[in-house]
Amino acid sequence: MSDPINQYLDILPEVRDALDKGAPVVALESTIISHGMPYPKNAETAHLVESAVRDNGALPATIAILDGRLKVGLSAREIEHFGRTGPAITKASRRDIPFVVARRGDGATTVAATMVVAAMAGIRVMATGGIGGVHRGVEQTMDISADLQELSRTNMAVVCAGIKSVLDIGRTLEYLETMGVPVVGYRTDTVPAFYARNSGFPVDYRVEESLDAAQAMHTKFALGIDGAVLVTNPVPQEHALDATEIDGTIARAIEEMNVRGITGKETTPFLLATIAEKTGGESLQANIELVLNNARLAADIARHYSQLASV
Ligand code: PSU
Ligand code: MN
Repeated sequence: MSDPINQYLDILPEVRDALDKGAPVVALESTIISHGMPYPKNAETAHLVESAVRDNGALPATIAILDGRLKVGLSAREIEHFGRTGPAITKASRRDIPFVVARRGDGATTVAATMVVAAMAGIRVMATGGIGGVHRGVEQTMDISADLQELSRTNMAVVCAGIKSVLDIGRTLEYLETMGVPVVGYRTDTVPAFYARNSGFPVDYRVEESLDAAQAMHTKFALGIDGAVLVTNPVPQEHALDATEIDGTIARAIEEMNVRGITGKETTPFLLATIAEKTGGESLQANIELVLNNARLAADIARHYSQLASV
């Protein structure tokens, strides 16, 4: 009998080959392509991120839903499609997956949905820019990203550049603690704040080497403690933005969002675009650089993890 999940999955042959051999694979999300950056930078970045993973000894698998198929690994042409079509593609989180599949539609997968699909394929490491979290004003809106729930249940190392200050960083960390998700700092004592290197909030555990992160995740899974390890990796110094300045810009973008009445899943894409506009593209460049940096670290972790898992 065929695997009931696999009948929905299309795994790129080279990725399947790597997974069969226990070789390192890094999953990449596609919401960042369709909703996180403007065309053509989004598609260009997606290719650069894939190359960064390859150059560091792992295979990239960009994840998306295409014509109702769960894609693990996209061709260059398919990446171009997600970049060019942009926000017209459904932003798909966990709740959306069955509907996009049943309607044979296209979906750009968030961190949560990427984790769901990557786990189906047996991938244990993913890289992204920033995760979703608890939004500022949560007392009124209850807006908490499904990414946080997913981190609590799906076994994976998720490498990100910390938590963007469009979110309520303190509450996001409290939520992660409650859900049992360890927040690891790669060569940092404080949780990075995406564009800025330091949010002022301490990480749970600092690691110096990618091997240390791989060992922690390997031990977690071996113990049967489900859920992700969140590895936070500060944006490279030379591309970091000034924390105070970017916080001011973010505050103005949030005001504009509230005036326009933008809510729900539209908030993050709106804020990213507005911030990029207000910083004259500087934030977009920082965003690109931090994603590349995360892809390299994720590949390193995946390499170490595949060795640990093979013994
Ligand atoms: N943060 C970014 N860029 C992004 C996102 C977050 O800097 O593109 C995307 C990710 O795909 C993340 C999603 O998983 O937004 C979270 O959306 P929501 O808050 O609607 O769950
Ligand atoms: Mn939300």
